[in-house]
Amino acid sequence: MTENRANSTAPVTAPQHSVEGFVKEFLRELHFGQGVTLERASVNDEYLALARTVREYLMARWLETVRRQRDAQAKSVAYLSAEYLLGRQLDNALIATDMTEIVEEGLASLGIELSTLREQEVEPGLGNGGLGRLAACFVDSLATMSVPCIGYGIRYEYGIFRQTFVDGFQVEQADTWLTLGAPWEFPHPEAAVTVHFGGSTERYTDDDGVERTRWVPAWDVLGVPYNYMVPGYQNGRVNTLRLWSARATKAFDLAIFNSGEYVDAVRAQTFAENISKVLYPEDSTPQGKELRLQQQYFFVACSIRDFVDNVLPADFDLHNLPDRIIFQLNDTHPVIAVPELMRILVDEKKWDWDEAWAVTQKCFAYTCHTLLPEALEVWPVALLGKLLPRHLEIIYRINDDFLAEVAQRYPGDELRLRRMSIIAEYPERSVRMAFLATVAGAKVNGVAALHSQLLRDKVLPDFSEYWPDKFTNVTNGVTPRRFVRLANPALSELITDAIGPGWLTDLARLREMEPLADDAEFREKFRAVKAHNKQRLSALLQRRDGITLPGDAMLDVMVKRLHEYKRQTLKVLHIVSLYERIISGELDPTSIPPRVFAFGAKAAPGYKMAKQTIALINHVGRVVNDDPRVKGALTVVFPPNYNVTLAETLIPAADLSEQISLAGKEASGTGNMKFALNGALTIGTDDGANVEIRELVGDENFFLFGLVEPEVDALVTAGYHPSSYYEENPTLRRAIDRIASGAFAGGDRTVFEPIVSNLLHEDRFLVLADFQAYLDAQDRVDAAYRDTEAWTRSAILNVARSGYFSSDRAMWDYIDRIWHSQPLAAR
Ligand code: CBF
Repeated sequence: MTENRANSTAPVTAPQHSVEGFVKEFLRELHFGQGVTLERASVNDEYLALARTVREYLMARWLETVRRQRDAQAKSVAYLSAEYLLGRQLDNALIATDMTEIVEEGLASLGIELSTLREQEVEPGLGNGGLGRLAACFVDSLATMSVPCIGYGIRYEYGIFRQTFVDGFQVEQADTWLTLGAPWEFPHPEAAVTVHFGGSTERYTDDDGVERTRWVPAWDVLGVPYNYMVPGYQNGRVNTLRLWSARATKAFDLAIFNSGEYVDAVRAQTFAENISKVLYPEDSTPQGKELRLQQQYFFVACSIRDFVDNVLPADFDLHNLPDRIIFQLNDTHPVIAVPELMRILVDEKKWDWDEAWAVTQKCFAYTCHTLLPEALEVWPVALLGKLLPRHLEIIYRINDDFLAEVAQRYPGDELRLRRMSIIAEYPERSVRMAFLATVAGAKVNGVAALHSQLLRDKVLPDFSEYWPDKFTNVTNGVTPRRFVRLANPALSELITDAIGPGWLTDLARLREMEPLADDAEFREKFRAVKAHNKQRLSALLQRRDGITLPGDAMLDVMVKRLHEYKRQTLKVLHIVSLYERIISGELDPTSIPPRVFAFGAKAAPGYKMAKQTIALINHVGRVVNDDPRVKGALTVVFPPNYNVTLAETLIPAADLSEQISLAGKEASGTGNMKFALNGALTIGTDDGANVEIRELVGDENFFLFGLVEPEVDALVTAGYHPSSYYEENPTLRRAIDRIASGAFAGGDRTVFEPIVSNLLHEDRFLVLADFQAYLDAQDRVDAAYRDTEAWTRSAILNVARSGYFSSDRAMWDYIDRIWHSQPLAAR
């Protein structure tokens, strides 16, 4: 950069913060950006022009934030996450800039409705569920707290699939989220980074006579950064999310072009671009595919290179790296970053091994998000060695050094060495990525109190004994900007009227609402908000899916990925049992409050049992909804393609939140927090963050049921026989028999036979063991719901006592316990 350029940094200013200023800018974007006049503009033209106008209001803040972070030389958080489930951007940008009213008025003056343009936005579904959404909440909070952070990830061309139902069965369609334009991204092909793969390693003697190793890769790809703004809430800050897209390198192309093989060259490009083509649509199950490992290495290699070469000053001494960065590993997906940093320091910078290891160990921290052993990633050494031969050697060396230390502390304890080895020998020689992350990370955390305890005691017990201080907990959180302010404007207004402004960035202040739970007038207003949100949901479902919701019913919601451990089957058994008891005359439908059972869930495309369960819910729904004997009492709805956008309307309308995983299986859950914050009462097991929700909102405002984790353990150890529950409980037997009879499949007994057999003979997640306790808890729900005033009181207390679940608080905990970074000073 020349002196002149450096000295002439003209300040970038935002357009005028007024209706006129906005309209002028919007029309300019429409004309010069989209190339259309207002008369001829399509809704998409208008949406794109609006998005670009709004981002202009953020631009000065963004450039200024980047400049100030560079100048301050502050420690940054590099959040490494293979997933970001962002949700729509427009509204979030509008509230961040406090522009909603101006834009509404400005557009109205041109005859355009903001709500129409809002609907035009396709949300970037670059994540599967909780983990990706958590990453999005965290970057939002860090921006709002003025903490320097870069979120690094992958710009998948196709995000999580679009779910449709054909005859009640899930059918996946490609998520073409980029087709109509992507106004929120800033591509920088000129800043592309080269990433190598394959080949072999060789030994050589460097100029100083030192024996060294170098990687001789076989092929490479380019990583093109796409920047996204992450606006802080009304604080003048905008952080950066940098997602990488894969392209073929010139060298790759040219070699093939020169050989005259045009078609091969094009194929080579496709091969390279495949790396960022599609998000793996799995959740809580590892994929173990070569392309997945390519994705993981691709994005972390780009990100480390970017941070070292572009974010840090050119003359930066990497020995001080831990003062400037902490790479937070969001689950095991980015863990290959550890040997990558070692490779850079040892092979490229020519440091001693010990020197490099000392720095590396201070630069990483690892968050584990699971308790399912099968969800902990392992990579076969054959695959890792083929794709990243140098990294495998580095992992072996890390392991050798580590095991030598362990052997010193526990002489002769061969079994312990085998248990703790980063390399597993059975059933296949492979690298245990969670172990690598634990050995390398300065800290390891779980995502809820119970999860962190089980992580220490059950998942990584040898490691927590070895390094007790390395392990900590940070309970998850969710951003109140999106999940209260945007999702629930009516409740937000009520809260602001009650306790004044400021709570959106200091959510603990919701406590000030507690006394209002005893105020009849406030309760009335609170109910009006819920009723309004139900109408809003009803209108949306009608428009979106042609689903009609009955007028006045309890809204009982279970939305989350479809997985056996989350136990959607338990919910289905509850519905079938109610249905069966009503039609057999045992239960008077007018004796229970009318209920709408709402589901939202995507199943991994290869997960047969999960897909069957979706079909079962839909088939039960069809029969129940068509049966006049239960009309008005029971309604089942299952809108397809549950995503962040639908969640924002569904959650605020809910009365009851279903969090019914088997105790000890759900790491945390974050939907549970969103529901409580929006005034739904939880029916839940003692699992994940439910435990903390219950502690905070109070036992009397939470419907607890089911086995606790030690009981689950004891039952499984003693030998669990699900069929005995079937035999001993007539209500359960009748519900299962009804499914088995083909009553929900037009008389065909084979359709849901796998679910029935699985429940009776395996039932890995103890659905039958918890069935009766669940039904009893549902009876308590019915009784509580009948007392409208008491229910509303509990709902208000749920909101008032859930401020702890802000992702801002989670970020402060990460800062205190793990990162030790600082927010940027106000000016
Ligand atoms: O920590 C965020 C969430 O991550 C998961 O979704 C995951 O993918 N491992 C867990 O299943 C959730 O419990 C957790 O809340």
